[in-house]
Amino acid sequence: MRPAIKSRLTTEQFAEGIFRGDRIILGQAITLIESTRSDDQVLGASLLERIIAKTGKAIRIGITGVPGVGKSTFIEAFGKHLIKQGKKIAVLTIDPSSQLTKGSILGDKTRMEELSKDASAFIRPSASGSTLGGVAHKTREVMLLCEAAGYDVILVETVGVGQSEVSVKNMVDFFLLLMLAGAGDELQGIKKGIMEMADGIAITKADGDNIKHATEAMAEYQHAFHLFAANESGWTPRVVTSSARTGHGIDTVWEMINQYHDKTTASGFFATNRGRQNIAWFEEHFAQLLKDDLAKSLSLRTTHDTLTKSVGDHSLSSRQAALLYLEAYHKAIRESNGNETE
Ligand SMILES: Nc1nc2c(ncn2[C@@H]2O[C@H](COP(=O)(O)OP(=O)(O)OP(=O)(O)O)[C@@H](O)[C@H]2O)c(=O)[nH]1
Ligand SMILES: [Mg+2]
Repeated sequence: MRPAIKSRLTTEQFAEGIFRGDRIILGQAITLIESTRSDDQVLGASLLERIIAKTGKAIRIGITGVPGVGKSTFIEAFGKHLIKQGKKIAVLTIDPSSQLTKGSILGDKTRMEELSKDASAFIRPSASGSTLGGVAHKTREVMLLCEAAGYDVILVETVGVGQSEVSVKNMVDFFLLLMLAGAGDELQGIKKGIMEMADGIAITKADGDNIKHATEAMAEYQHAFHLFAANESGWTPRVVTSSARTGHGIDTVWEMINQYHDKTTASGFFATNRGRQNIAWFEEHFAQLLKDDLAKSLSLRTTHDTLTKSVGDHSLSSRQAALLYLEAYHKAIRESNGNETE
């Protein structure tokens, strides 16, 4: 858990600082949002409410790929390219394992050396948390704070080895998959599902001896995309080659994302997709609040434990247990009128 913020600002002071683009206040606001203390959560919620009208203007890009594919190095090169175009960029990561290993954060500090020193870039490592859902939820709110602070492009990086891609896909406009040429798909742990989520692929490290392989891989993946059913966005994912080392293809990736933005904005998909994402997050927030609320009641916790045990030893069906739990919940609400919650 992070330490409590010493000199506490008011919602208004936080908001003003964020709107001015004050990086220190933005950093403190993120710490506030990530805090698990209940008073911080109340202040955090009021801050989000205060800034919400200033959010949504950025383009949100998710970047994924297996460890070592070159995500951090790509983001350094891509970020610098965007800054040259006059953009302010925020780089966030989703890595539920980072608090265990700390490795990726350390690596990113060195690989994004120039970007981390640039006044137009804001880099924030993954929030800590015990569940992916919790980490993703915080990252999304951090994204909103960055938008309110005037960042035009939000890059959300995640390592492509598990469920975190789905979380990132659900919070971004464009999902970029980085892939290596020459490594078999099995080796890269890439499932068809991940490719189906991608709006674009960049074959990384297309430099030196690797150019030929990268170009071949590009053709293969482009072909694979044509075999997929047309997706709802009306956009056919594109495949490009890129090298963070030589700078090749970095501008093409940005052009591709702009094309996507223009096309889906014109068709209405861009706005529809964001609306859907908001609805999904509303449902998730509510499910979480409900869960937290249930956990506050001692009698419900006891009922939950008893039911769990019975379901575990097959003496009660899962469905019946769920119904009994719901009944206990209704009863607790009737009886307590709020008194029973600790
Ligand atoms: N030749 C070449 N090497 C590259 C390029 N981009 C990255 N690399 C090298 O590939 C290695 C991995 O790059 P990273 O950027 O750390 O990869 P990553 O995907 O962020 O890795 P994790 O954070 O561990 O998931 C490093 O040794 C880089 O120097 C490139 O464009 N060309
Ligand atoms: Mg990395």
